[in-house]
Amino acid sequence: MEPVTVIGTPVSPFVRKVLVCLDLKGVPYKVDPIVAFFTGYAFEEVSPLRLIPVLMLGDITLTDSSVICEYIDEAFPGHPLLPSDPADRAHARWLDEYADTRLAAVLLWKLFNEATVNPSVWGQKRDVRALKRIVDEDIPPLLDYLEGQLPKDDFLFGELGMADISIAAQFRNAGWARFAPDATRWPIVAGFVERVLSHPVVVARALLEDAMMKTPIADQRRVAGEHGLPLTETTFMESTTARPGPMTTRR
Ligand SMILES: N[C@@H](CCC(=O)N[C@@H](CS)C(=O)NCC(=O)O)C(=O)O
Repeated sequence: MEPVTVIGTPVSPFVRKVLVCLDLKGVPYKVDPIVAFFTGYAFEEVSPLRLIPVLMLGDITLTDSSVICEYIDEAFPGHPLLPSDPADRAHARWLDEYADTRLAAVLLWKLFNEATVNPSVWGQKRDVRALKRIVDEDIPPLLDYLEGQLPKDDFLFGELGMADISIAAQFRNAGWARFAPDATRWPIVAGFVERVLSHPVVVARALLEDAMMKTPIADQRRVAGEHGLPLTETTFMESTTARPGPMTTRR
């Protein structure tokens, strides 16, 4: 089978979602492990919003992790990424959307950005009071909602699927900002996140992701290769100076 090309660092929750879905399907891939801020104008030709991930296969170029994962589900046989019942499929898409918008707005663009991206990419001082406010005020309503949505045991629709991965992927990034849901207050959310992040296909990615988190931008491609990530021959990374894109929310 011809490998698909995935553009984007495995540290991104949206790239993680795509790579886990490809692994579940057994589809081979090559990765250009870039951070979108360090790309040039050539990247805009494949990603109009200058966002990762991008998936390329033959003359197909797709952006947006949900669009990509639904394509993977329809184009490749094997492990289903969405349930088959129409109502369940719609529900899975809603939870995926909730993760990619609302959870990401707080866990990624507020918490993870404040704790890691703002200091390392944009050279800003970490705002400890802002971090406390995010944890004390912004995150709890999200966890209250998820506590009523997620299953107590097992995954959302039987086998591990796109919606499970989308939700847990955001918590993986929150973990790098030293946040985990309090299991005494939100036992269902805490158990669910732990269950998805302990799935062998997800665990298999963890060492590489942790290594990338500790590596300066200029060395990330080399380190990804050393950790066994199959790399593309060329890269869209053009600079070590960050440049915001049209969707960049914090800088
Ligand atoms: N809804 C998009 C979100 C993708 C996204 O926000 N990716 C981030 C990386 S985690 C990015 O490329 N950010 C660059 C920027 O904000 O300019 C998806 O699901 O693929």
